[in-house]
Amino acid sequence: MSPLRAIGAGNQRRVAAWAGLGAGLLLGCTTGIRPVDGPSPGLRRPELTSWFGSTPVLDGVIAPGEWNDATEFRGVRDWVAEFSPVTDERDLALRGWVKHDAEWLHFAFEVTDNQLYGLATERWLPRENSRAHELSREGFPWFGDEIEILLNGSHRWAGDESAEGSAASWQMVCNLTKSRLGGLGVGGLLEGEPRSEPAAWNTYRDWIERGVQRAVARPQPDGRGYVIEWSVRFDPCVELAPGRPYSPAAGNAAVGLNLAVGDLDRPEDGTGNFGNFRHEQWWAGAPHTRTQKNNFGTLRLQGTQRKP
Ligand SMILES: [Ca+2]
Ligand SMILES: [Ca+2]
Repeated sequence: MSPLRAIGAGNQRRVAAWAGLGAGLLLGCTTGIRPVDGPSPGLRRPELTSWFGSTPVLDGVIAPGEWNDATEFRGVRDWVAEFSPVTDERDLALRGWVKHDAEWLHFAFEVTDNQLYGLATERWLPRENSRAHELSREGFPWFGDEIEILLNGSHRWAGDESAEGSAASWQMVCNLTKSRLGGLGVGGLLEGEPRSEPAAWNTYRDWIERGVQRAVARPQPDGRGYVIEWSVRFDPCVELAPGRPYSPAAGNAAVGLNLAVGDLDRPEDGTGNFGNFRHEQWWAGAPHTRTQKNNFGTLRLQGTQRKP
């Protein structure tokens, strides 16, 4: 299916989502019961602010001054643990940055990870999927040391649905040791979720091949971590409403955002976890529900304002 068709399907679903939201709120008001589709209390719901700034060089190197005009954030010990909690910052930690220019949203991630999967370890496979490294819908794009970005342009939801894989909402992966453009052994972007949906998969693949999302992943020279720099073009990847991509010139906006850091070490380091993952830490949400739009945090896009 063409990306255009995929976006169209997403829009239809969003109209249904709006109707659902209205029904849920009405139910809540008339019965005094919290709408079942609202966010649960106790969710981690953080916010980040993106200021207008300079365009970074996507080379996997945090150059001096390159991200000074960005918002810096840290993790991941206090993030949401899907698997084993992080107790030691030498095991897994993150320094991140976000900013935008006139056309692109930019992220950088400097990850501390004591064992780089596929580099310091064998490229072992999970018992759940012997085809995990196929660059197809059968593979596991997130299997490895990786970062995921999830974005919901409208920051609205109907129930507990996850991203649909269109310009309205998406979940993409940057893996340290494999990518759509470079293949197995070269880090970069891969089609994320829902990869079971051909339309989502095709949209993601198209975005990567057209370069409207770009990322560079680079292991640190000392092997104790890696850097990912990742840029997302507002048009077509950040739609506030159907057919209306965000533009800094048009002012401020708030979009839904979640971020994940996946950490794979040796199989024995993740005993008992799915895929023997050691960690999967999430910026927002709660365990098991963190991919749902109602679990996302908020990214405030500050138009053409620079960081004060
Ligand atoms: Ca750079
Ligand atoms: Ca690792």
